[in-house]
Amino acid sequence: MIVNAPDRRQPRFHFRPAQNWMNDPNGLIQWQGQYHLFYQYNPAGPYHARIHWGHAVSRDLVHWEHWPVALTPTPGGPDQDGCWSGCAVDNAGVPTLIYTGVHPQVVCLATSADGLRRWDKHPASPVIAGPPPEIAAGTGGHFRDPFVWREAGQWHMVIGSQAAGRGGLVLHYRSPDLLRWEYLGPLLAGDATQAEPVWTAAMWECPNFFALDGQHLLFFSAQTAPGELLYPVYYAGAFDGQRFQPRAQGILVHGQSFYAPLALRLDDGRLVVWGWLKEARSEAAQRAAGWSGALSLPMTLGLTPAGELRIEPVAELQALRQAPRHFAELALSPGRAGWLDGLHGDCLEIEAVFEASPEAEFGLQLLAAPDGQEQTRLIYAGRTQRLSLEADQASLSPDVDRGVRRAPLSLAGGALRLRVFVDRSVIEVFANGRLCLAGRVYPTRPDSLGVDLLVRQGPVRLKSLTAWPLSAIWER
Ligand code: DQQ
Repeated sequence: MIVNAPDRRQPRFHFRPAQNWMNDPNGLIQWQGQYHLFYQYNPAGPYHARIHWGHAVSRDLVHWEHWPVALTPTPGGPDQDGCWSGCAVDNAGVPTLIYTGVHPQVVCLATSADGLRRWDKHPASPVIAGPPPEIAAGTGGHFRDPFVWREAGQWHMVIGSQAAGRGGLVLHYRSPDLLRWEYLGPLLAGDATQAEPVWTAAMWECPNFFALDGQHLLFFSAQTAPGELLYPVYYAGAFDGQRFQPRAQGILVHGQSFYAPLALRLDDGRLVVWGWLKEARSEAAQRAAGWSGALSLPMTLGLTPAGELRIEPVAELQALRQAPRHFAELALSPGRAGWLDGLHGDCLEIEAVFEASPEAEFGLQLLAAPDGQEQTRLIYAGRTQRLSLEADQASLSPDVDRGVRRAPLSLAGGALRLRVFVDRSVIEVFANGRLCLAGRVYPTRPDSLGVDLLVRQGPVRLKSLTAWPLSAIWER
């Protein structure tokens, strides 16, 4: 057995299995006071193969306990090559998983009779044996990630697919009993020739559909080709029970590190989403590390009356905060460093409010070595109205993606309010309650821990900054 040395890039307050591979969150459900999380998991190694459903449970959305694997591929069964993504529902008291069996891609069911610990595959699986015949040829067999909800006494399902040469598809089904499904048509069809406002590529996976703030929110993850994963795209619009009419569109979480999100409507009404945080280092580096993938922080979603996204980390994360440090009312100028009096750490939350002129360019330096040899910069540029995570100097390792990740953000004359979470190789930034930008960075030096303010062009005023070390979610 190979035992890997502890890896200082392993996140401490983001969920992940103890080792090996994870990708999409699956089957989120709140059941008798606990949140259940399932996830795409390969217990055999830190790579994507013969996917199982891992399982974990939380009482507070933040701290998790690992439970036994929920789904394992059954030799000779419709999921013999893998149990791919899906969802969970409460079917009149019977917890039921609705997931993708491969290959070919089909819809399967599993139920639990012992409080969600053991799962029995339903003998009727597959309950849908493939794409609707009338469109099957154009789908190329892409037919996965069922998402099911109850509406007007019926079950509804959306599932990801594609129309080859045209764009992605979200297909809509209805059922009286989760077993017999009627295809109603596409809920939304993409046009891969359209680049604005967001290019939606060739194939759509992991659709989610919710009523939210008087509108409906549809999101899915866009893929260019098998294995080339882009980003999660959302549409806000109106739904009459049959037809969805989108009117606003955007990227759910920016940065191309966050993919395949799944949301859960909590009993208290909040809509909370998690995504898979992909690695941004080579497959060889992932194999050497012995682990790959983490779950994002839980984030609440909302919509403005115009259909624009609202996104914030859940309040429960404040339970991780340790003794804070405060800074306030600093007039910042270019060319100076050391504004934050030696503040450092690689498991931190930083809340900062800046007031800046429209042409100012400024932000934070994170995970910085004392000589600056390694550093990651989070920069807001007023002129381009963009927030950027600059990873070009983040790591001395040749094995990592050092791209700059950007997100559009207009301050409309107001302040910039940042919530920044640094968790070793994970950075998640929330800005003005309106956007989230997530990235992965892999500093190599043990002293790449510094935090500072950074001004390229002023004038800029730091109104306030509070930084908390955050505790690990496993230390309880
Ligand atoms: N991951 C799953 C698929 C899904 C993709 C396979 C998205 O079901 O479409 O692990 O990351």
